[in-house]
Amino acid sequence: MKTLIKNGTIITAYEEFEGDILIEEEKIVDIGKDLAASCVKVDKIIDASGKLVFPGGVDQHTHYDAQGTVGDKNTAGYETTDNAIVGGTTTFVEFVPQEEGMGLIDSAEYRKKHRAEGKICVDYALHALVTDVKPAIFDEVEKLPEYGISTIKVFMAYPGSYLHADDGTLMRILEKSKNVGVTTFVHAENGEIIEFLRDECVRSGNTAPKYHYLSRPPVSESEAARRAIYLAKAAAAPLFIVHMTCEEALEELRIAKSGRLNVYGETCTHYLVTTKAALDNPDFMEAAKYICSPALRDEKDCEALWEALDSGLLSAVSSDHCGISLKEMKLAGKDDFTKVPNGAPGAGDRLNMVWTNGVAKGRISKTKFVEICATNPAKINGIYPRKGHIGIGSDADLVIFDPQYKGVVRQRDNPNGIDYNIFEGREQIGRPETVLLRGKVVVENARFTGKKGQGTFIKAKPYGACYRGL
Ligand code: DUC
Ligand code: ZN
Ligand code: ZN
Ligand code: ZN
Repeated sequence: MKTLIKNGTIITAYEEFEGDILIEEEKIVDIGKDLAASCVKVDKIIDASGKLVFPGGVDQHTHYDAQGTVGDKNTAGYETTDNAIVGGTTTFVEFVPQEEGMGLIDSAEYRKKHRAEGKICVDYALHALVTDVKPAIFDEVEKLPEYGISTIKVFMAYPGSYLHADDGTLMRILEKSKNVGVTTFVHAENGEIIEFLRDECVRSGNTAPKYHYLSRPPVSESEAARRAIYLAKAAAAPLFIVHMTCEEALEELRIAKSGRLNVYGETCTHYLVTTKAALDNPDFMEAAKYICSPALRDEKDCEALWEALDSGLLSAVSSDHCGISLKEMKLAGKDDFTKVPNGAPGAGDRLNMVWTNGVAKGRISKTKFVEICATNPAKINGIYPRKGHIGIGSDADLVIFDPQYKGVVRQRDNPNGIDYNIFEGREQIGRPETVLLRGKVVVENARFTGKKGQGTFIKAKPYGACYRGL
């Protein structure tokens, strides 16, 4: 089967040009001008005149089907990932919380077989996620690459819980990871500061959602970011800081980079386009939709994050997708922010929100958009250039994007499998019109036309970009 995409404006992380893309089975086999003229026979022609063609998005931070953080057991499952592919994301790097009583590797194998397979609509790689700190996991770290896993995340937050990694634990993970080219990701928040402030809030009867951000101030994030950076320096290991949100933490990243340390970071869609004002809503459940960790910040932080993406200080935008329904949240606690599971959905809106508020508003270029939404995440996670790139030999994961589209984000247009969308009603400029996954059209006219279960596990290679630089 040969497919030709002709007359599109091709955008990669490096350049923008008019051209055609020839696909044979699952791969891109040729890129150039007027391939139609030289092509003997193709089975399908897609006319992309007036459209942009970029690599399918790579979302390196998602939590489907049980997230693994304290209190967050039930997140929407992989059958809801059609939402992400309609939004132009064709690959995830999913976090694998440890299954009850299992180690890192068994949990990953279990996840593939019993949670993702037959349901997942995007291709996916996996991150190990330490949610049960026991000595046995340290030996497992060095075996991860044999199973196609090249990244591991630990939580510096949530002290007193089974998932909290203290400094000694983090040092050992950094050290073991470095031995085999695994990259350590950290959730950098100082849980002791947060617990102290939370207890104070609860004692004073302050349980409204705004106390979520008041008890998780920027300093709780920047202190942990700095400490993680120092620990990585001590272990001479690379480090990746997930979901960075504020100026103070960015400053720590800037210092680390100016000291030539291999430290990188991402932010998430909601930190770029939403502020803590969403938590001031007097309707508890409305505000509770925005309870995520770290907390939402101020307008000035959103601006600082955009600038950090543009300058290369930050390397990627992820969704941190957690599909926790309102029903689930209500069961957990209707009037106390400390009982609400932390996390927000957003995999389906990541590209649209970054395009609308980034490219369309002149904050970042089109090539930067591809770099932070697809190429860098693929490089960081050891799946580049198979994923995140338009090149000969790469998987034909492609988005044909209509930059002229103007609309509004509506849950009903691209349902995410739960009962709300945190971007509902937001302006949307441009949208993925057609999406191909490994050469097959799976989205047409912005509607899912693929099959549930079409996604496949992608083995990641060790020594990702955090070892060599981006
Ligand atoms: N960390 C995440 O990465 N996602 C949601 C909640 C959390 O603590
Ligand atoms: Zn986290
Ligand atoms: Zn997360
Ligand atoms: Zn700029």
